[in-house]
Amino acid sequence: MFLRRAFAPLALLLCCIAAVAAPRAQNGHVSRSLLDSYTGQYRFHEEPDVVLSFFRDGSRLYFEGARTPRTDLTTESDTTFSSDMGNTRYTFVTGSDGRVTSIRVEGSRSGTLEKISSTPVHNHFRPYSREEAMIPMRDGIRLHAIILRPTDTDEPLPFLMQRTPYGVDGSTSDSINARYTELAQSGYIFVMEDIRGRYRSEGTFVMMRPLADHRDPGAVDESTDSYDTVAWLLKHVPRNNGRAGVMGISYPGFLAAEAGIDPHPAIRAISPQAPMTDVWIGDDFFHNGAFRQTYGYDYVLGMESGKQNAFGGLNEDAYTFFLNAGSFAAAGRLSGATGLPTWQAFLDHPAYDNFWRSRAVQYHLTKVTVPTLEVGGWWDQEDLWGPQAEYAALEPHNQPADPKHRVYLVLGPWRHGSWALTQRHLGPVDFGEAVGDEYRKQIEAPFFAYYLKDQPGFQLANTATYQTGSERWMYYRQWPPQNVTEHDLYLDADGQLRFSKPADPNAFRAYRSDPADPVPYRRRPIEATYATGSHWYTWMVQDQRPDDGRKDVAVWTTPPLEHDVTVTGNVTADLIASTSGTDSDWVVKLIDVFPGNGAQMPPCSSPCLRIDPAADPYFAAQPEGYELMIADEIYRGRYRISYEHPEAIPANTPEEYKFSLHAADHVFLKGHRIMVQVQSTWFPLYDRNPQSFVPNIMTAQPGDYKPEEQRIYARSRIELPEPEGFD
Ligand code: PG9
Repeated sequence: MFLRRAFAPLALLLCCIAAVAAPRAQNGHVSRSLLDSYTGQYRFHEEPDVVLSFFRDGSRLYFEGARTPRTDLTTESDTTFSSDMGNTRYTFVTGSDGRVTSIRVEGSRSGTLEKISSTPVHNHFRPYSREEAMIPMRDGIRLHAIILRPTDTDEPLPFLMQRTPYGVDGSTSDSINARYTELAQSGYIFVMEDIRGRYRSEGTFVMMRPLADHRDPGAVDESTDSYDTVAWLLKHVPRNNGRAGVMGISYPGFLAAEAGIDPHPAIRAISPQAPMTDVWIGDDFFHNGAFRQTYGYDYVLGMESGKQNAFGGLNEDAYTFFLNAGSFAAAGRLSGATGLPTWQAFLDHPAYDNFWRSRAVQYHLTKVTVPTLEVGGWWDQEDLWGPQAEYAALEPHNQPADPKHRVYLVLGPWRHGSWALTQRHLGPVDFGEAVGDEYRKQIEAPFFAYYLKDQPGFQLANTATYQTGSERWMYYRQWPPQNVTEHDLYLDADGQLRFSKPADPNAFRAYRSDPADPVPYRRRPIEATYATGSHWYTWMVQDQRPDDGRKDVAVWTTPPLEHDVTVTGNVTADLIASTSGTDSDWVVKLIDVFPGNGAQMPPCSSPCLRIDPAADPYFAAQPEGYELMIADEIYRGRYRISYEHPEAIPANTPEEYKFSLHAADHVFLKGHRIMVQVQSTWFPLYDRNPQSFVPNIMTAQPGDYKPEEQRIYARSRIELPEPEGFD
């Protein structure tokens, strides 16, 4: 597949089909007339909104696109050329009449480019100058930044800043235009800054540095570093308009949120996008206390092995590695890496103590200091919780009458950061339109233009969601909308999902959960998180069928729906469950079961959500419908009374586990079925719960892991919010 990211946390690298550092061309061997025959516009069959133009300049062949910088190609043969230092090859294919019809793309991205015209169209990148600066902070530490400004205007412009731990050296006029296409066209002074201790900045890196006490003028944190950077920029960068915006995805999204806490007065707008907000409650490292083992392992190794990214990770199926290792402590020992502060934190702080609480952002969001645009994806595999939690914290302080203190929320059909991309697919799911482009053009760019340049055109009142199933944008005055009716969907003992109470609330379904044979969270082999070709990015839309044949996954379904069922708002699981052990995890997944297989999917009008069988051979080979996860979450049973002080579960005793599966805005269409799956392992995304209570699961011993019987009582339910009308 193409559109793969080099380093997954660097969502910004996802933006375009481009090699920013172009390889040297050696096109001398191919005649100009042959190169001319290749000239034209080509559309990616797999992503039809991505169009590249190939053309000759002198004796060399190049391509470029609306979001792709000019890239020169190296000649491999008369018909094959390469880019990315030979990692991607383009082979021109001719029809029986001798004319070029398409290009086969292979290597670090793959697909087919179909010829659509013989006239190349050049991109309209705006030229930016590039300068570097070492910016002093209040404690004397200097942070490295790249400053880019349009060279075609002298008008005073606002700053648009992104702070990041992932390195800024690659920021150039081309990369800005490719990644921030609409914003670059509009014109900002882009400032890309390495945070403390990363890349060329001085100081020490602290993962998710806690907020300092701002009454202490000497204290430093990511908020004060933003403040000091903006203060310096205003003074030292000429022709600025006195305003600054801060944006970023994921870790940079967290940094954008921090910039809005006790902000510099010139900061007039922030956009935390997929911000990690509380890594114990719901983001990268834990969910409701269950440890995200593969992510914690890979990410920390990649970040804390040195000052620069070192993502690479395991070379074997992560399922096998973590199963053979045993506990996380044992896996860490096997890795040979030592002294990684965040690995040590996992071992020392498995519960929600002050270590994690002090890093959480939501407790500090007690007012809307600056206009804030929160952005998140329905299928964000890393920070799905953060933007929803930040919005929920800020919304009570929203001041609709005062544009300077408004919070906005956008939720769409994206994985981590994919709103930055031009694509209509997410794994095998085809939304029929490039939804990220719509968001960037109609919401993100107007948001910054309004708040930083006083330009009209920003229309969002509060929340925009892309409603999946119906495939349309919805607009709400607040999220979740108030006028909803909660419908309870009961997990009856006969395996039926019912909108009516069970005849026997004490009846149950049982399964045996064995930590020695945990349920894989995605199809194996499970590659290291950010390995080339990793299926990490789209696992949340992977077909859930491999799970439901297992005996340790309990499944409930409705009959085919007789009418559409719309779910708009927060979905909650209220499980009444028991275990024969003394600790347990509970995983709940709400699933849309599509009718037919790929070949037989019923027709739908455009745009409509379709599953592309070609993109998922597993699906194409199945007789039944695709199982698309709509909402999901895990809960670690030991924390049911307190996140701080875990307690054993009394064996064989029904207990209530009520937890959020997070928000959805989805239409289960007539003819589809609603499914719920419950299981007690989700491996190796989450470490295995030994199922017998131990003080610290991170250091559990092999003998602690025990198979147990789990029962889900028929009075368990999923609370589905259905809209009554639009808010
Ligand atoms: N999800 C990444 C991350 C953010 C914050 C903490 C840990 C990991 C990221 O993509 O930046």
